[in-house]
Amino acid sequence: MSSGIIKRLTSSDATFDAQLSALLAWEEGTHEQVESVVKGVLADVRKRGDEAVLEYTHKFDKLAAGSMSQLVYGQERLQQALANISEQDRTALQAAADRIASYHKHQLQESWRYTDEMGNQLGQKVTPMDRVGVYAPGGKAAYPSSVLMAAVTAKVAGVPDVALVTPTPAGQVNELVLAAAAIAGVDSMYTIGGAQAVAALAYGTQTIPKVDKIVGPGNVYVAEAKRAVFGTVDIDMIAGPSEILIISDGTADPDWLAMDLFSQAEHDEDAQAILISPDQAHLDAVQASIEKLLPTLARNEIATISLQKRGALIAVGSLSEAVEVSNRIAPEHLELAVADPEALVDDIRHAGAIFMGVSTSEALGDYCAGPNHVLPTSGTARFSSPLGVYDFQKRSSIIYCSKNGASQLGKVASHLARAESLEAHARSAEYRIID
Ligand code: HSO
Ligand code: ZN
Repeated sequence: MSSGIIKRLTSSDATFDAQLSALLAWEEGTHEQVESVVKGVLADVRKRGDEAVLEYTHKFDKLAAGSMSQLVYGQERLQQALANISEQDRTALQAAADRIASYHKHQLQESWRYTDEMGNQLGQKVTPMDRVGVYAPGGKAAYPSSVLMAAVTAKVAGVPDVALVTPTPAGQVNELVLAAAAIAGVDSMYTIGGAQAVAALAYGTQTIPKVDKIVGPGNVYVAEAKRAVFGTVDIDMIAGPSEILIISDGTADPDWLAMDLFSQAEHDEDAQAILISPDQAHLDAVQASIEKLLPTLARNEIATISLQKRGALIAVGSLSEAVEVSNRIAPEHLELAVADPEALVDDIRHAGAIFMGVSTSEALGDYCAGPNHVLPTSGTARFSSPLGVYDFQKRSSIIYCSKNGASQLGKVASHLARAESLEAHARSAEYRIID
């Protein structure tokens, strides 16, 4: 078949490795310029607080507010949005929130203790963070579902104070985002965005208390600002463009798979959608479905650019080779569109979320299956995990020494302390030796 909208690759090609690397390469571009703008904004907000936030909100979001109080949305405003959206929207948001909460309750970590043979007690105490900030993009990419994913999870973790920031470009407010915030139990909301919002959360201003962690995706300025404030506060991750990888054995309807690829491609021009199959005729059929269905999408321009730039249909020799290629890619979303997904899943080593079988489209996971849709992108699933309850909890070690335990451990500690030439350590331990 002619190579149309989407590239065709074959794993037996001598140049396949190079072609795959080129396909996966991802550069944020304009890095230096973004870095210097963000640096300036962070320093300014740190110094001048609210006043700087107001100025940048005017400049970048075209929103002229006379005072910060205009950018603070109280509980009443959130509840009003919840009451005013349609019944169907409210029911769907609530259903998604309930399922996200149920799933994440399984992630709650318990504190634990054990007693050793000397009578010492050792353990770990799990504590939620005091205050976290959720960043939700505004404008076209304002996703109420992302507000639920972050805020519901933080609440399940036990975070008492969840702040939401979201820009409202030119004053354009997304009522569903507000309603999602109400359902999730967001405690405070500010209509600010960009690096200035990240700075306000990280350093605090006269109006906005400082948070301990900032989560949620944003544009390159937000990503850069998060990178820069990491250490002052914790962050979840630096999100790249979203990706889907489908491994297909040919059992699913090609139209379904084309639409699954589009569901990622329509997010943005840099999103990546790849399908791998050992069945050439099936790859031809998926390509035909892509060409047939793409023009029917409202966002077909974005999806087309994404598929042309970063999409691919890859022919492999077998399903196990498909798994190998998938492990190299370490995709954010992996659909196992095969008759027997259980036969493959054990060999999948790196993926943000694994969608098992042909009924399980990524879209279901994006909204309401329960697991988080904030996932590691750009191959970072090799070393990181979906956003979860554990992102909002931390652990303290608990150490209790009995008199006997302190005496016995004192001998070990004093020996090691003297070997490190740390006299006070040694004597502190020796005081507690009783025999
Ligand atoms: N697929 C996106 C999440 C999303 N989809 C939000 C729809 N709304 C990144 O995982
Ligand atoms: Zn999505």
